[in-house]
Amino acid sequence: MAWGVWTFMLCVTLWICSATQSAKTVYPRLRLSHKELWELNRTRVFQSGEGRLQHYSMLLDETQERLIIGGKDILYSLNLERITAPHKEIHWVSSEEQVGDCLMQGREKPECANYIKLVQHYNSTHLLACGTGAFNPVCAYIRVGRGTEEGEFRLESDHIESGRGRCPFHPSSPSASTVHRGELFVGLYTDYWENDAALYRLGNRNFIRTEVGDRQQLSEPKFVGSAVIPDNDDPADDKVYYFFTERVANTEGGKKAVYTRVARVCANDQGGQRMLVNRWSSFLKTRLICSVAGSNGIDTHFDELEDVFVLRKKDEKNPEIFGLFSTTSAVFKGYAVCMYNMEDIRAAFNGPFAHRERTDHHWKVYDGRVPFPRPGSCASKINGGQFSSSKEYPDEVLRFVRSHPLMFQAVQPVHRRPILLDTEGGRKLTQLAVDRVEAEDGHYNVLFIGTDDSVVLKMITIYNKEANTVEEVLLEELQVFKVPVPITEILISTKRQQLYVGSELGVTQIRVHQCGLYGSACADCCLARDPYCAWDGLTCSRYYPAGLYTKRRFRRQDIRHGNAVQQCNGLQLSEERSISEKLVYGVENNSTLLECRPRSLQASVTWYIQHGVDMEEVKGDDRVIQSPHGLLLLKIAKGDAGVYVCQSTEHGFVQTVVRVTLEVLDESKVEGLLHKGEEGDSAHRPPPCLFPSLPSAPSSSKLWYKDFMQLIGYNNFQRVEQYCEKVWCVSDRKRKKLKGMATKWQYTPGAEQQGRARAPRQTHGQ
Ligand SMILES: *[C@@H]1O[C@H](CO)[C@@H](O)[C@H](O)[C@H]1NC(C)=O
Ligand SMILES: *[C@@H]1O[C@H](CO)[C@@H](O)[C@H](O)[C@H]1NC(C)=O
Ligand SMILES: *[C@@H]1O[C@H](CO)[C@@H](O)[C@H](O)[C@H]1NC(C)=O
Ligand SMILES: CC(=O)N[C@H]1CO[C@H](CO)[C@@H](O)[C@@H]1O
Repeated sequence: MAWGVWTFMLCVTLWICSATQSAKTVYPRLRLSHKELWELNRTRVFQSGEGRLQHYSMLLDETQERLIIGGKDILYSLNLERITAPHKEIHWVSSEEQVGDCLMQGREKPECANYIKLVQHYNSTHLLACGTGAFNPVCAYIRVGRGTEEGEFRLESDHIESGRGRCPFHPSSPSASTVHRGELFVGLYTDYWENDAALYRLGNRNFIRTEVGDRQQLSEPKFVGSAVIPDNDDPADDKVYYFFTERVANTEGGKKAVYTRVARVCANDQGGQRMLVNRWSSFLKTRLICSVAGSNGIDTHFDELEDVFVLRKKDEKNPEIFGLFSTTSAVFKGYAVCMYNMEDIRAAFNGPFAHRERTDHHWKVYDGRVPFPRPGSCASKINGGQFSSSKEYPDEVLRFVRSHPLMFQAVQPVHRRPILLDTEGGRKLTQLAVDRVEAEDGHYNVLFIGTDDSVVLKMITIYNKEANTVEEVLLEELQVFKVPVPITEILISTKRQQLYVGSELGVTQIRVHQCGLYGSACADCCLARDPYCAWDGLTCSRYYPAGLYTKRRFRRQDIRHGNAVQQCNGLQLSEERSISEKLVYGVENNSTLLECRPRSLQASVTWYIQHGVDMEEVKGDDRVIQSPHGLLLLKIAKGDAGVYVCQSTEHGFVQTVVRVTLEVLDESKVEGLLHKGEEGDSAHRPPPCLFPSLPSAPSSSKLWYKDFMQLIGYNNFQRVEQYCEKVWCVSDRKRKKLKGMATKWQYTPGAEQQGRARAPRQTHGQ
């Protein structure tokens, strides 16, 4: 709810209204609690032992159909299809001696364990795993076999290697790694005191790293992600990209600012021969911008990278890069997602170098001569095939790259603005995963965003070129853990249409769509605007791109506009929808709630009262209040009785959600009964069937089930039961009891006049 309010406040404080996002959905279309997800059979939760998943690593292995998790002293191999199925585990603990040393160094007991921070595919038979080893990093290979059927999962324990330069010492130290052709590329702090930040390559060849203590290359980095991305078809040009934040000194002096960086190196870098020995000869970096333009010319920057997702496409050379950012501004807390094209990233690296005379000077374009081969380029055909290795590069090139690691141009996001903006200020956004989904009217990037309170938001964003605005469509809000906990990982298996979401409580598996939940009518499905779903002529089901299924003729989907009127014209508009009918009793001079909750939280609701064939809109006043749960009637009068119709409107599409008949009961009768209820003899009380706890109803105003039966006469028994079920929360167990009572019930003539009914009391409670 506060989303809109906060956008407004942000506007006021920062004057950025003119250029901010346009449409904004305050509510998700569907909000599902953990319990609901569970009941819908959409989720499974893998719970590890106590404290096993405090700091961990996760690896998706789609070919062998498993999810590898590195935890504290343990590695799990879970079944991708059902993560709750029997799993395999490897216990990998630090020796007593190591733990002893760790404690001697003054570390806390929980830190002195082997936290598996890195798990990577190594070759066709082995994974590489590295752990903190109680502040003495270790690496080992894990035999996983080739086929899925083998299901091997074994630590090669006689080949434990030192993990220095591959795994940090500290369990919570940030690191980012990737394996390419049997070599590990990793960004991490390599030492016990976390002074030496480096980008490392370790493998079959000589090791290569960034210069020790060179703050031009890395300045207090926080590593977030890395990926190998080919430049062209020549593998010699493959580059490794790192995404991280840095703290950089402001030219104006004062506090250091945080910037997000993308850096890259050649995968085949051999370092120099005489200088830059075992150092990158291709390291370059630049700034990633994610900002909102303000009407006063001052941009609001989101500079703190929280997570990065590389969305691979068929064209391996051009994945889309998504960054989740937060602001470090003191004015407000906000989040943004920006998307980057490789084209723009490459353009920045191929553009001018940045240069400054002294550290207290401003950065300028380097306008001197740039040596050949261009600093930062790989030893490949691109340089005319003159160099077979960076070791052959002229000293001049190495000197230049050493002194000019920064590019002048920053990388701007696609559309030069965020695709998503969250200035709500409430929850923190922690993780991001993206799926590219083909729909009837184009491709959509479905974003899955994890929060610090167990929620995964499923969204799409639609860019309107003419208006230069972005519409954010919040499709689903899924509470994936039972209690609020920060989400620390989201992996997506497109093949399986599953998300694997991690927190310190465990790992949850959740299907990325459940089209049936939107409703079975064409309109419900179209209004949902979920690119995974389409109306197939019968129901809302998984959308498959053209060519796969023959039922296409009936298929309806409109992600861009959600225009149900156009899509579903003449199709199942009202005829097949069974409108829910309800009966509600109200007591005169008291309040009652006519419930109406459209499936979609984005729909607006209008109430009508029916007069014969005419419908008159209910005008709210101080007695009749529209609430998110329905129509609240305070101080009901006899004249309020009637048929109320609740209609929802969404994207111009109107439908009736529920029709409620309100009957008004005489207050004096109810009053008399109330006092009787207070007299006690609680042992003989029938099951409580209480008034819903409305803010206006005093908690003492409890009416017992049997008393109500009296009010409306015994022959009306079915209706009372209905009422109790619908309006008062009667559990399944109680409902069974009530059913039992109904069958034992005997009509006692005269009981109505007596104002007492002993019968139900006696048949129940024994
Ligand atoms: C729950 O979903 C799984 C597939 O994810 C299916 O195999 C299973 O039969 C479902 N169970 C129920 C009770 O619907
Ligand atoms: C994979 O790497 C491990 C560890 O170095 C090695 O023992 C194994 O033979 C390798 N497998 C293949 C197929 O190269
Ligand atoms: C309802 O309350 C009003 C005063 O607020 C009173 O005058 C009226 O008699 C009450 N109605 C009944 C049926 O008790
Ligand atoms: C039957 C019932 O709930 N009656 C309540 C109506 O409201 C008054 C106060 O507004 C209560 O005192 C009654 O118990």
